[in-house]
Amino acid sequence: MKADLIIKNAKQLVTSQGASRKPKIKEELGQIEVITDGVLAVVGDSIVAVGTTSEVLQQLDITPETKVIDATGKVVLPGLVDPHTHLVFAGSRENEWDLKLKGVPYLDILAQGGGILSTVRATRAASLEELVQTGLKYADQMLAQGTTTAEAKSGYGLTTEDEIKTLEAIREINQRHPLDLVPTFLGAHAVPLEYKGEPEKFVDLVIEEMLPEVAAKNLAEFCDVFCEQGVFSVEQSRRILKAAKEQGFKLKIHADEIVPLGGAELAAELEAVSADHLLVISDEGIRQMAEKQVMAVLLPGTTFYLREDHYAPARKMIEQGVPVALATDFNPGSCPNNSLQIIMTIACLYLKMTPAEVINAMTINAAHAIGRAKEIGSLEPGKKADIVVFDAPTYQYLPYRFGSNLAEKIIKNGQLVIGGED
Ligand code: IZC
Ligand code: ZN
Repeated sequence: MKADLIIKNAKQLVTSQGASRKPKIKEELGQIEVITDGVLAVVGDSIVAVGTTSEVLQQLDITPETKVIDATGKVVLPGLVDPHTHLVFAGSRENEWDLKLKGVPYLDILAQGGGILSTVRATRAASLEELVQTGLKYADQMLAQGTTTAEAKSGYGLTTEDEIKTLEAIREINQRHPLDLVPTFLGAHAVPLEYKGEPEKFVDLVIEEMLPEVAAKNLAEFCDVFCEQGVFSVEQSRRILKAAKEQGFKLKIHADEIVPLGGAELAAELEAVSADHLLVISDEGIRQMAEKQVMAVLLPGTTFYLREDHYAPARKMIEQGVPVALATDFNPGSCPNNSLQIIMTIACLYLKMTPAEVINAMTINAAHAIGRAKEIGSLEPGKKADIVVFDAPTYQYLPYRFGSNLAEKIIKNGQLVIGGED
């Protein structure tokens, strides 16, 4: 068999295979498929063979054009998938650290017109090209740390024009950058100041003007709502998400992060693809998400950064059969981190997930959370060749060694896009 690219002698080739139809749940989440002394072959943008170097290498036709990567002593993983980011925004919010460090809560800063609303002011003032440029810079950082596909939300425009501008920036970044982006419309991220005291009117605007325009321009696959006390109620979230579903969007929801409102139950009722955060999810919410197989996208980097006193009940969700994925939540306020490698450590230490569970939750299960599990998320013949070679002897080393970027070579769509110098 002819190959364009071969990775050979991998100390551990972690395939995350066998779950392209349904996410891994319960004990399966902790099962990871590791080939020792692994080899992987790529033709064009697809994986064509995976196995042990001794068995598979002899079946491969290596020509002078074949790119051969020797992964002796290294771990090879599917490209990481980040299923929850607020990638496109202008400015930053380090000026809020004084308040934050004095203990002023996140929702109080927002209620005072700061927080998300401060990023909204900066994003409205930015041009499309400025948003593209900052987004490309963040995309570079993510790719360099091993993320090859990410979801990206709008939500800092909050006018029809500025939400469209943001979604166009996401489309543009997706076209210009190797990182693949899956776009989500989050027009209901906050009630903008011009609608203060009239949230229902803003909800009408989202439903009657923004959603149809985003749908007509085909700018988003998912619709999301920030369902939270003082932001959007369960009833308002239901109205928006129902309308979005009728217009063909798949659904996500920021649910039960700070105040337990019942966002998880709403996600189950509407058969959302995912409910995200879930620090204060109820037992009934867990039961209903497991029953409907709504993915829980957990964002422990945010819990860490907000200094919340407890994390999402990951162990309980896993035991009860909720499919779990992990993401960064990269955004300028509650989690200005876009490295999934750091999330690996936080997820092990504070969600008490094992390294194997964490890797499945950032590869195949994360691909399910954005509707891409047929194409990405595991190393199997037929899947897209999105691969990371880590400078690590075992996969457990990844969460253990936090703070350094261990991603050494990144292959995206069959192309060696980072680490090809030698
Ligand atoms: O900019 O604070 N939680 N949305 C919901 C965010 C955090 C992003 C932000
Ligand atoms: Zn978020």
